[in-house]
Amino acid sequence: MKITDAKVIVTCPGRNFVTLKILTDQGLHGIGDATLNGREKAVVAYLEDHVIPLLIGRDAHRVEDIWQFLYRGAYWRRGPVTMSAIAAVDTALWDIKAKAAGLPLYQLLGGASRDGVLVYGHANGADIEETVDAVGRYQEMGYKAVRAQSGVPGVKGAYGVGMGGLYYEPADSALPMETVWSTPAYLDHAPRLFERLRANYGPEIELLHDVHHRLTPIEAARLGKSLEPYRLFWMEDCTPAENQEAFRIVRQHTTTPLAVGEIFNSIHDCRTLIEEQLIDFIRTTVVHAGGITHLRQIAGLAALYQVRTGAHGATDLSPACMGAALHFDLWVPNFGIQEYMRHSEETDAVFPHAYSFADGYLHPGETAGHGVDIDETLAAKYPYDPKQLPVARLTDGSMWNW
Ligand code: CS2
Ligand code: MG
Repeated sequence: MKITDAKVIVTCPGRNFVTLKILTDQGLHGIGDATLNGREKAVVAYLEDHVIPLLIGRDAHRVEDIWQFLYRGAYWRRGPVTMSAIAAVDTALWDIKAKAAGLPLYQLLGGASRDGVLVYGHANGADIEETVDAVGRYQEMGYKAVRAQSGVPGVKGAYGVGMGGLYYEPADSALPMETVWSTPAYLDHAPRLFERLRANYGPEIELLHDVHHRLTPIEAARLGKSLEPYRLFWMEDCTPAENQEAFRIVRQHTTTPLAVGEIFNSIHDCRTLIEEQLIDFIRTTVVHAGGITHLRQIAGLAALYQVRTGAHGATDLSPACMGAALHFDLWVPNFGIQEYMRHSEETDAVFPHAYSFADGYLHPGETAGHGVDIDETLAAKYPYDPKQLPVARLTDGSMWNW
């Protein structure tokens, strides 16, 4: 089955998405997400100028060989732009292979290991009371796990507090919005939020929290310790992970489970974290970590050390990524949880999909392939709208990690 054509589709049904569509001489096509939030056009150029010309005429069934060709053959390995582009090709090819087999993708990976994919939603509010109410709304929708974030008194634009509603979207201005960060205020506030949530909702609901890289290792250790009484499912991105050894300090001090990985793009970004059992959940995604082919390697390494998966699933990962992730999640033996932030109705209409939510679980559906397609006519109605993620500064004006 020969690849005859491939094209990149950029659309903005409320937010920007980049999608690669690969076509074959057998009439089958597949799609893959290539969205890199705030840097979309870099991946578009990488795909159009450097990848698509290499794909034409290749055998679409040779998924592994094409992955190796794009990874080794580029000489310049890794990085979010390269790995998102490779992921898009890989996802589209797995889609095609599963369609050719007439099977949902999870069957090709090894079949279902569970009945459904446990997901967590995003509850956020300007203050603790608003967040408590938001968690209640997720519970009413059937969610068994909820990530909770709240505004911090005296902090302008704390991470995770959006414009409200279900569709929290951080990339909201053409030039980066400047937010202010105060670690002392946050460290004082965060345990109060979880104390309130446990008092309100009891021990059963799974609670998660995203620190979004804001703390130093010893501060992260302190936060983990102070959250122990509230039994979090995980504390996410508690400190930047370029230096994987930094997590030794956090790990020495707390039993709060640790999750990392949404900005990783290679198995080498998490090798020490996994092999030294410094984390409990690896959050790499289909789109930013080289597709199903590479994610499978990362999950295999993690399984050796009882580290479970917890794929990133924010709204800036398109439904094509979500669909592929759900097939992966249904199969992967060491599955932990899947983030599910819910896309807007406009986005759902541009990307018709087979996956569905019921009772706290998502299921990828039984459609052949990964079950997500793109309506190109509708996509064309939403032109690209440049948007960037915010930045953060400390109260004295120093640049910090957003
Ligand atoms: C996040 C995202 O979902 C998460 O856990 O950390 O909100 C993240 O900030 C965005 O995906 C950035 O593009
Ligand atoms: Mg996160």
